Parts: sequence; C-alpha cells; structure tokens
Amino acid sequence: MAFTPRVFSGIKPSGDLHLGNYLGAIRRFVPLQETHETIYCMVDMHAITVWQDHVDLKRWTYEIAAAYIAAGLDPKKSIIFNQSQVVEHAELSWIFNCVARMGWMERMTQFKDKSGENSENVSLGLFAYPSLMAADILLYKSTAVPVGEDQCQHLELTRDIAKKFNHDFKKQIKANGHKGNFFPVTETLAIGPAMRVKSLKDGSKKMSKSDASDLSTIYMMDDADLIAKKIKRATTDADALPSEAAGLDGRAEAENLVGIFAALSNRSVNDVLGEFGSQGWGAFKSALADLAVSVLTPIADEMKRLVADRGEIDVILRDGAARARAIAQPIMDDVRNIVGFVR
Ligand code: AQP
Repeated sequence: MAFTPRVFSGIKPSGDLHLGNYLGAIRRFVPLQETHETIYCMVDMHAITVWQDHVDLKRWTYEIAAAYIAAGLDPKKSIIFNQSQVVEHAELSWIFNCVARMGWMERMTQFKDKSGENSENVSLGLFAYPSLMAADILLYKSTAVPVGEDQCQHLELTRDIAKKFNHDFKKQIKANGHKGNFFPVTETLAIGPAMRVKSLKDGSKKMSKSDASDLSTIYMMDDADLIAKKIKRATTDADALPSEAAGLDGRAEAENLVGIFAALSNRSVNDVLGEFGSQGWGAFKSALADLAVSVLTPIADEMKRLVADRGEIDVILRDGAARARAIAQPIMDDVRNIVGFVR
C-alpha cells in the first residue's frame, strides 16, 4: 500500500485572525491537500490556557473554520474540526505529561515569553501546552507539521516525547504487534520561504492576535478602507526603498512591508524592489494597499457569508471530528494497551 504522509496543523481561536496567520499558516495549508492527508484543527483547548470569554471563543472558532474554507481548504479533502470534539487529545496529552520531563518543559522559550514576570500566576495549562501540542500531532501519527519558526522548539519537544515513548515502552510496543517505533518522528515541513509577518508599528515584534494596538495588525475581516489606512500609517524609515534585498538589512519595518508585498503577489523580494526601488514610500504603500485588498477582500466576503449562518460550518466540523476520531481511536486503543490501562 502506498504511504501517504499525514499533516496536522492548527490555529488557536484566541483572537481575530490576521495577515500573519494567513500568510504564515492558512495559505500554506491549501496546496498540501493535493500531496498529503491533511488534518486542520481549531485548537480551542490551547486557547483556554489563557482566559477566554466563552462567546468570543466560539466566535473565533467559527471564524477560523470559515477562513480555512474561504482560503481554499476543501472539507472533503481535508479533515477540519475543533480539537475539543475529539477527547482523545486530552487523554494522550495526559499520558505525555507523564513522559515529558520537567527540565524539557522549563526550557520552552514561548512559555517564558508568554508568562513573562508572572510565571507563578499563569495557568498550569500554559506550562503544559507543548505536551498537548505533541498529543495533537501524534494522536494521528502525523509525519509532518507545517509550522512557523516560533513553533520549531515545540516540534522538537514533540520528537523528544515520541522518542522517549518509543523507548520506554519498547517491549510493550513489540508485544502489541508493532514493528519498530510506535510514534513517528514528525518532521517540520518547510513549504517555501517561512513568512514571518511583523507588526506594522514595530518591526521587532511579530504580528499577533493579542497585540494591544489595532493599527499594528491587519485582520482578515478588515474592510478595504481599514486595510488601506493601516498600511498608510505603517511605520517606515526616512530612506527610499532600496533596489535590492540586501538594502533592507537593519530596516525591519521596510523589510516587513516589502516581504508582505512579495508574499501577497507571489513574487520575490528582489523582483518587487526591481519595480519600486529608489521610490518613496507613498506609491509603494498605495500599491501594497490595493494588492492586500484584492487578495483579502474575497476571502473576507466568503468568511462573512459562512459565519453568518453557522449551520454549514457545524456540519463540516461534526463530519471532520468523526473522521478525526476514526483515525485517533484505534491509535489510542493501542496506546492504552501499551501503557497498561485495563479496558
Ligand atoms: N506574524 C505571523 N507571521 C507568520 N505566521 C504567523 N503565525 C502566527 N502569527 C504569525 C502562524 O499562525 C499559526 C497559528 O498560530 P496560533 O494561533 O496557534 O498561535 P500564535 O502563533 O501564537 O498566533 P498569534 O496570532 O501570535 O496568537 P496569540 O497572540 O494568541 O499568541 C502558526 O502556524 C503560526 O506560526
């Protein structure tokens, strides 16, 4: 039987979706449907590691589902569902909490960033987040995960957990009829240049759902006027655009805007600079605003249509969850046996 590589990825419903989520994640998910078995999730259990209002959590869950579909994910090809509908994520994550070591978790830089000075007072869930992420991936024995560079450390931890599980339970794995490793060593999937969209106001920070300044973030549902206003007000520097990519070194905000232009138009940075190099920012920003509106508005319109009547998404999520469970349950049956749980 031919081996089909399996991809898992997810987005947290923890705020309005933005251009970074689109360019860094959603848009990259779409072509994988043709080459991989694809499972895309709204990771609502990850979202509640920090406080979420229940109405917003539901709204954002629907919004991500709508964005997936509007951007080109086909629910017949891809499994689309929200994480909490498949309880095995929580069960496997608990088992992984008992496999992962405290020292491994304490080294996670995203926890340090997110907890900041307040590490005594954040939820235990935030600390255990990478273990749940490992469960998300390995529950389906996923072989590849398309993630941004910020998630690379968590993926490394997923590999460590898989290796330790395979090692610790080696005998039982064999006794249960499995040859070799039980969990795969999941690879990070690089599809094209990793796009890291930065805040429009501060090129040292990534564009993020939880940024307090609305002007720093282009949201997927922003209308054309708002997109144009945000791009017009984006921070730049006093110099004109350079003619080659090397001229963007040390100019984080300029590099970000040119990078967004290149990504949205599927062109290289050098190609974009060939057109706009040595010009001032006015003409470039106006062209970027037109481009962003032309790419994002049709997606936003379809998202608005889909979220207006949640029934269509509910059907897709129920079907997706059933298909996800059909993969996860036999794997979990094996895991329970391997660990020694009586059923
Ligand atoms: N600025 C970004 N540029 C490129 N990719 C990005 N991603 C997020 N921000 C950017 C990618 O989007 C996917 C989903 O991310 P997530 O929602 O699971 O968590 P996140 O990375 O923590 O996203 P945010 O927007 O920064 O959320 P908050 O503020 O709630 O923490 C991932 O593949 C991520 O790489």
